Amino acid sequence: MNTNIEKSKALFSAAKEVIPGGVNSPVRAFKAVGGDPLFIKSAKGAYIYDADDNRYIELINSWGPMIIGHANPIISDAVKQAVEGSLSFGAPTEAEVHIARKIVSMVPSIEKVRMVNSGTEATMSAIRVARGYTGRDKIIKFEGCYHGHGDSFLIAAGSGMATMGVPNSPGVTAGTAKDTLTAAYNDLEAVEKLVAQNKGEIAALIIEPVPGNMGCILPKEGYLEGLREICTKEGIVLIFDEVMTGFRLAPGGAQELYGVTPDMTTLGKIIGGGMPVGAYGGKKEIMDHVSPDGPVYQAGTLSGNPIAMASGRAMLDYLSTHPEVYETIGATCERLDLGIRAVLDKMGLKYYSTRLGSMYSLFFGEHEVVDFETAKQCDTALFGKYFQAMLKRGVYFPPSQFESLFLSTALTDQDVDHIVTATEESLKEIL
Ligand code: HOZ
Repeated sequence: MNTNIEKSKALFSAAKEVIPGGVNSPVRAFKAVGGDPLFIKSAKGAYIYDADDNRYIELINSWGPMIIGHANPIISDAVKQAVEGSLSFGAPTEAEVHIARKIVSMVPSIEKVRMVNSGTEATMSAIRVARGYTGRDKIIKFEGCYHGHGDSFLIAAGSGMATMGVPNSPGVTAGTAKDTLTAAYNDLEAVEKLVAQNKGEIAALIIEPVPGNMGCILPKEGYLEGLREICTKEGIVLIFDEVMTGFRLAPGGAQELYGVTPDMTTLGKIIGGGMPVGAYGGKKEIMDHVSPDGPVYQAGTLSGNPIAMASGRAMLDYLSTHPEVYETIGATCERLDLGIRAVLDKMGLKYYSTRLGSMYSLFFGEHEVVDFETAKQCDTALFGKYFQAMLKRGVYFPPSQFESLFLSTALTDQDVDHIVTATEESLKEIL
């Protein structure tokens, strides 16, 4: 049992003195599940180790990037080699051409791509380009979808925003907020209504095709196709935010899996192999509006950073030549889902689980979870207790009901069996 977390506790106290909430990203503070956050010392393969040397099976994987496990030499060796050649140039490199070509070959919607430093930067830039391209101001986003912390997106947002009790962030001006229209996920009619009410004014519709920031939620049949049709008809730029799903659900992301091609795509997480990288891309016609080819300005000293490119390049080279990764990791996720479901069924507990490829969520409650409203109706208090009981048993779930699990190829069947056994023990303890 991992019960001694004294060093983590001490570090958290010290951190709170000098860092807001003691963390550099809100979800990490464990506010949604209670207790003190773990301070992490290292990770290898499927395991992460805290400051007190407790070992946990990793189900977060840095919120997605570590799809082939922590400290995988495929990535680490590429990074070590790149470090020898200096950490930053602020000038173009061969690696950027390689990674751009790779992205264009893997992601169906991308003909040209610009590298940035995070998913947030990618989404902020993408809507600027969509606005510049269409000459329109408004955007549509979906309740519970999270596109990073850019002002325009902090309206009815998921992820950490979903647990803070404030639907919209103070600091976002009324002027910015009025240009963001929101609809419920999986509700095509709501989008049709918004479009009709704002005819000719909507620049872009941005969506996580498979949301992972209100837990993992699956699109209803025909939903993504329906959005595609509306956008084509109304001249709205359809942006798939594939920061989480890109290179995870398939080499070409959710758009490849569902066969729906957006006009633009935003990427992050796996694209950097664990380094801070984001990217946005799309049709040439749209991307040619980006400076210096076009008038829409976007720049960055560290964009295309050589270490980040080396890491991302190694990751994408690996994934594009090892398609079996997706089958293996999907089978592991299925084993996990079926194992947990068998335990819950045996105990007569009401739940709803969602799974696609290596993304997974477990919701405690009676009903189907198809959008933010239904996700919020789940028993988040029970989830918090389950999270804590699992942590003691060496299993590290995301510390919020409103975050998806992300599995890695390093997770073994034995690890999965441990998670299933721990689930049974945990629920017996807390119910
Ligand atoms: N926004 C991330 C999850 N959706 C959390 C990032 C972090 O805390 O590292």
